[in-house]
Amino acid sequence: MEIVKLAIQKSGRLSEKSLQLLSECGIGFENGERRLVARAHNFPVELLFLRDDDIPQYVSDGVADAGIVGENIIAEKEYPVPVMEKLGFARCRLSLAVPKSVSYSGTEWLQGKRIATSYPGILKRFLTEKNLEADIHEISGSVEIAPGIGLADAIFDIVSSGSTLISNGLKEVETIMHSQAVLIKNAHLSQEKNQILDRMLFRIRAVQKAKSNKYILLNAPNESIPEITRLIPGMKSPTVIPLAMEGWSSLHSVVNENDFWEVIGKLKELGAQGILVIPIEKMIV
Ligand code: PRT
Ligand code: ZN
Repeated sequence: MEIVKLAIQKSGRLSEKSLQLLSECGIGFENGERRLVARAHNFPVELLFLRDDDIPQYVSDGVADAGIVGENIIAEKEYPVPVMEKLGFARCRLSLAVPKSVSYSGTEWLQGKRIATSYPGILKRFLTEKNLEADIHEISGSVEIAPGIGLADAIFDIVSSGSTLISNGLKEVETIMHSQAVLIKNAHLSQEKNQILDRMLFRIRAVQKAKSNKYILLNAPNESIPEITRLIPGMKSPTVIPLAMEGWSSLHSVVNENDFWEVIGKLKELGAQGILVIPIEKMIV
């Protein structure tokens, strides 16, 4: 039986969440200090712990069969690795920032400027698309200090809360791409390895779906049932159970996190009472 080699970040912003996702998928690894490789005891997968920058290369070369990495790393060198699923964590954006004293007029301001970045590939493509030429200084870390020490006029870097920019006297002026962690795979896997990855993906989707939905229970007057059913149809239709009190029922359904507060407001208008909202652990539709 084949084993899928899955590359994840050894230590950094992706590591914990990657391991947590696997554990929520019921894929268990022995605890203990992180070695180079770890074999799951209940699923045909083996983890390779790598630097995030190396993951797309290892996957496209077939040293690893699949990997979890930020979209920014894949985009930088345009690795030919199919993305199986967006994983919803390590969200960030790649933006251009300039000293806050600059009166930035638009992308034409960048013409002929010196821009410091760890992502020269993505920046170059953006500039070419806008018909601009700039002097790109590739540096591997602490990009945000470059304008302050006179090394650059602008920077192009990862931003998440924006506080690093602010504390370095910079302001964000253009967002070039958004990024999040994704599951990638090698494009030429055996059928067996693809099947293993599909089984893993099935579990990942069940976990993701559960996170974005809540189980909801409420009591409502019987005349509101048709409208409440339209509001919270759930996976097929709500469960309706008569209460011991004449004219009332209990409804059970599933509601999406994004619509949640709006739905609650409408439910109350329809006379719903005793609303209980419960997290869902796994959701298979
Ligand atoms: O050692 P290794 O090479 O594996 O790790 P690394 O140091 O290169 O990467 P790491 O762990 O810092 O980040 C891994 C991935 O997390 C990145 O490739 C992104 O996909 C994603 N990610 C999400 C981030 C951030 N958010 C983030 N905020 N990566 C870096 N940052 C840095 C950013 O460079 C800047 O210095 O955080 C600072 C900005 O944060 P805010 O919140 O102040 O805006
Ligand atoms: Zn890195």
